[in-house]
Amino acid sequence: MANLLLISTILLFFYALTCSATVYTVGDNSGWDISTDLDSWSRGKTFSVGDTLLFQYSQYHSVSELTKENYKGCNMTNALQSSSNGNTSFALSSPGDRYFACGNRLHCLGGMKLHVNVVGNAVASPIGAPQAAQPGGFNLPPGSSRTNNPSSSSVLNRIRVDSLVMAFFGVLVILFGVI
Ligand SMILES: *[C@@H]1O[C@H](CO)[C@@H](O)[C@H](O)[C@H]1NC(C)=O
Ligand SMILES: *[C@@H]1O[C@H](CO)[C@@H](O)[C@H](O)[C@H]1NC(C)=O
Ligand SMILES: [Cu+2]
Repeated sequence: MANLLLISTILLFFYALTCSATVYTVGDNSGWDISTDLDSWSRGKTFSVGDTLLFQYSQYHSVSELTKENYKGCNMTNALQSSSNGNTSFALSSPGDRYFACGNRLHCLGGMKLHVNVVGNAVASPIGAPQAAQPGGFNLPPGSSRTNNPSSSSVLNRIRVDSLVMAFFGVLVILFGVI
């Protein structure tokens, strides 16, 4: 009985953990600012589908989402989305690369820009996760089993998610049956 309870608690915890969405405040306490080291801020963070980027900034700044090409040259024409209300959130609703910059071109050239790679839902193990499908990505270690085929990996992900959910409900049923 105690074992079952433990298992279901662990499963519940794991399930809640993997399903929770994160709101990332860009730059943390420094905010979205010309003085913030945005590269350091984003390094080591994993941005997943369902997460949100929250940009908080003073009246001297704004935030625009740009195409990759325009991001590179801090070209603000044809921004995909823009805001200057000081508290702007962007939902990371699909996997892929997103490019943000301050609408002030000089600030952008000074480093006030942020590129994030949004990865698919992290419920499954990182092996075969969609970020491996990115062209020009990392060099994989020899013998790595990561696949470059996004369709097969997403099917794999779905199977793992399904079995996790079923295992969770299976334990619930057993628990309630026993109690
Ligand atoms: C900026 O981007 C637009 C298209 O979005 C392009 O037409 C224009 O030539 C670019 N300007 C520069 C200076 O590269
Ligand atoms: C900023 O936006 C976030 C999310 O949209 C919201 O939770 C928060 O209350 C806002 N803060 C201010 C000061 O408006
Ligand atoms: Cu700015």
